[in-house]
Amino acid sequence: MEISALTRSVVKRNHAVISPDGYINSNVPGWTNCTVNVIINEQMGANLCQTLIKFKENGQLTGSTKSSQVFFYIVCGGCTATVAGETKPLEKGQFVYVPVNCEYLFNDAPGGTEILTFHKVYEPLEGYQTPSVLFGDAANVPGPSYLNDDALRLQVLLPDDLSFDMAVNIFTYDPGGHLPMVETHIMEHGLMYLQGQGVYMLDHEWYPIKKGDSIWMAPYCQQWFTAMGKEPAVYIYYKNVNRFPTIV
Ligand code: UGY
Ligand code: MN
Repeated sequence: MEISALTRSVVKRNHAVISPDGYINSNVPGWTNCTVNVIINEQMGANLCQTLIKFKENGQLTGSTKSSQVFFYIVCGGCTATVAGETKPLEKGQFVYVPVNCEYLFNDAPGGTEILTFHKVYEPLEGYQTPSVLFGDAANVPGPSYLNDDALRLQVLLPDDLSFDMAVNIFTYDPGGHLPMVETHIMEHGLMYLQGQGVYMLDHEWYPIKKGDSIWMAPYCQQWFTAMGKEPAVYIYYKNVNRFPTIV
C-alpha cells in the first residue's frame, strides 16, 4: 500500500527535487482550462522559473512576456502557437523561444497536452540585439557524444550566440552512463526528466530520480548523475550562460 505521508520531494537551501505527487495547481491569469504547477521559482531562492502546464479541453495560454524571456517545450500532445504574429503547429519535442516584450497564444491543444516552460529575466548585452522568436524541433538537433563518452549525448536547443543569456539542452544517458566528474559551477540549473531513471547526487546527498521529476540546482550545488534501468535516461535542462558572472 502507498503511504501518503511519504514523498521523494525535498526543498533545500541549494537544491530541490520535486516529484509530481506533491503538485498543487496555481491559477495563472490568461492561462485557462489547464493546470499549472510552478515547480521552481524565486520563492525557492532560484533565479529562474520552471512550470509544467497540462491542458484540459479548450485550454489556452495567452499573454505577453515582459522582462523575462520564456522557452516553451512540448512534452506530450501538441498545440498551435502564435508568437509575435507568427503561427505554427507544435508537437512533442518541438519548442518555441519567446523573447521579452512579445505576445503569445497557445491553443488547439488536445486534452492531456503538456508544456514545460523555463523563464529568465533577460540581461541585454551591449553590442548585441535581443534574440527574436525561435521555433525549433529537438528531433532535428544533433546529439554528439559528451566529453568523448558515447554513453552520453548532449543536444543544444538554442543558438550558441552571445545574444542569448540562457541555454536549454537535452542530456541523454545510456543505462550505466554517468557524468564524468562531480560538477561544481556557478551556473544554475532547472531540469525535468523526460524518460528513464537514475540516481542524482546533489550537494553530497543521493536521490533516486525518474521520468516526471524535476530538479533545481543553485549556483555551486555540486552535482553528479548516473542512469539506471533498461532505457536511456533523458532530461531537459536550463542553464544561465554568456553574461559577466560577478558584480564584485
Ligand atoms: O551543462 C551542464 O552543466 C551539465 N553537464 N550539468 C548537468 O547535467 N547537471
Ligand atoms: Mn551542470
